Amino acid sequence: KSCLILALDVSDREEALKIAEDVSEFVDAIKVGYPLILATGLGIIRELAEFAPIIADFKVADIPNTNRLICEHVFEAGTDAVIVQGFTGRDSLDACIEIASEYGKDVFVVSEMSHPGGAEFLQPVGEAIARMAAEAGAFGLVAPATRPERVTAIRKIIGDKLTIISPGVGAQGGKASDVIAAGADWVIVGRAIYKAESPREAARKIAAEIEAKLKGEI
Ligand code: BMP
Repeated sequence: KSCLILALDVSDREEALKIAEDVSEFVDAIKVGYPLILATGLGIIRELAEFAPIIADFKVADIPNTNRLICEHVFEAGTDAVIVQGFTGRDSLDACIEIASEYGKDVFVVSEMSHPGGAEFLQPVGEAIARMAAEAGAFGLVAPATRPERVTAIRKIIGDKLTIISPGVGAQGGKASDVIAAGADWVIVGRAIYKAESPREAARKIAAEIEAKLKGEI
């Protein structure tokens, strides 16, 4: 276990497959989202699944019925987990969890977001969303590596019940070892890996930094 998830936000199929293969030794999962899926189609999910479990980052945020329909397509496409927004409320989240459990798959809920704007409206409700996600039986939360103190605050609320995955490392300024120390289970890294001269080396370095932190070496 490397505690590292690759955010594969490239738009080219060949490039995506090459990076996935190159870094597969150092990542536990690959997160795919609109940039890659809209550019290449849903079929890329099964191709990438050869290399790692796939988390579909569609930030599902609709009424329960529409969420249900979206999640069915997402899981039919071969993904292992879906990321949904929490601000749409408990019934919308329940709909996603209901479909995920039919497929034996997982739901991650965004509690608050890592960019500066994420502190404007979402941060004040982040803890309430985290609590709701725990009560609803979500598998995990998405919480910001750019604000490790928020990860710690959310971890306090949910205890060990949920898995925290944390984006914002590298290009957005967060540091992998800091957010792991703050209580995240996995860090999500995109540009710092897929835009690196050697994505494989970049992934290896981040995985090594996390391992050193977990072993108490740094
Ligand atoms: P990067 O490491 O290139 O900044 O990419 C981060 C990834 O995580 C992107 O796919 C982005 O959409 C996603 N993400 C984020 O950065 N912050 C959040 O709060 C939630 C996200 O899903």
